[in-house]
Amino acid sequence: MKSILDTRPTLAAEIYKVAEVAGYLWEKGWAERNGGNITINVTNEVGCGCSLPDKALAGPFEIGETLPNLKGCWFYCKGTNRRMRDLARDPMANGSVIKITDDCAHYYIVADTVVPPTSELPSHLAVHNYLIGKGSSYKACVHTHPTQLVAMSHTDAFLKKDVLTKLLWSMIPETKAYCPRGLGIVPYMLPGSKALADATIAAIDEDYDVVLWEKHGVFAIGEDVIEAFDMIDTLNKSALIYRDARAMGFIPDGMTESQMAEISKAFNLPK
Ligand code: 2HA
Ligand code: ZN
Repeated sequence: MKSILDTRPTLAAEIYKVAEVAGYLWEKGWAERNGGNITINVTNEVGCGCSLPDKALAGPFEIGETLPNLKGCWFYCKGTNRRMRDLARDPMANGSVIKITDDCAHYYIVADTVVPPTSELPSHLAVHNYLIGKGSSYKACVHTHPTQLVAMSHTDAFLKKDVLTKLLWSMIPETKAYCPRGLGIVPYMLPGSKALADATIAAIDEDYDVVLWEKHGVFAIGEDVIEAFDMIDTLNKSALIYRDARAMGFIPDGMTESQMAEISKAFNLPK
């Protein structure tokens, strides 16, 4: 079958990055069943040249809200109920390319097959809308269920502002260097709800690239899907070090405040 990827190599490159990350999420055990979601803004990769609605496969469908910054934008989205492990093998059969209509309230499924996008589409699109509004160059949103970070969200002590950020940063220098904004916290809310989307945007706006959803998972943004994944992976590595130290029978000391300040200076970090 002819694929939109055949004639658009830069689009194909971004979508294959999503497939690569989907495979990592499955291998790490962070994507049980259809867990997690990925959306990427591929407007730049598509360019113009596809006149719509003539070439749309299906739609228009309602987003559920009006997102004024998304006029004419294109996204690749994991499909609803689709599994990361399947997307890793075949991204165009387990996700779809959509285009937002000029009224900013609907979308068409454009390619390659009619795979309805993730049930979390409104919340992911709300974040993309926010990012564009801020003039951000970030194009990727990743939601996944990293086991150890989710485990750590099951105690109040870790949910106070920046307690986990400092603890995780202090486990290994790389975590502060490569996840320099830390880990925002969003209290438990119904998955897929507008309240959860709004709270996530508020946490991103407070200056976090990765947000922990209490007793559920994380939501990360990045320039691309690899960068978003790497930040989650780095934070979860710190969680594993913490867990292993506790399992060895001691509470880890962590790097000192002055060692962490030294990292911020050496890497010219924002926090
Ligand atoms: O869509 O992980 O939280 C699958 C999810 C929703
Ligand atoms: Zn989830």
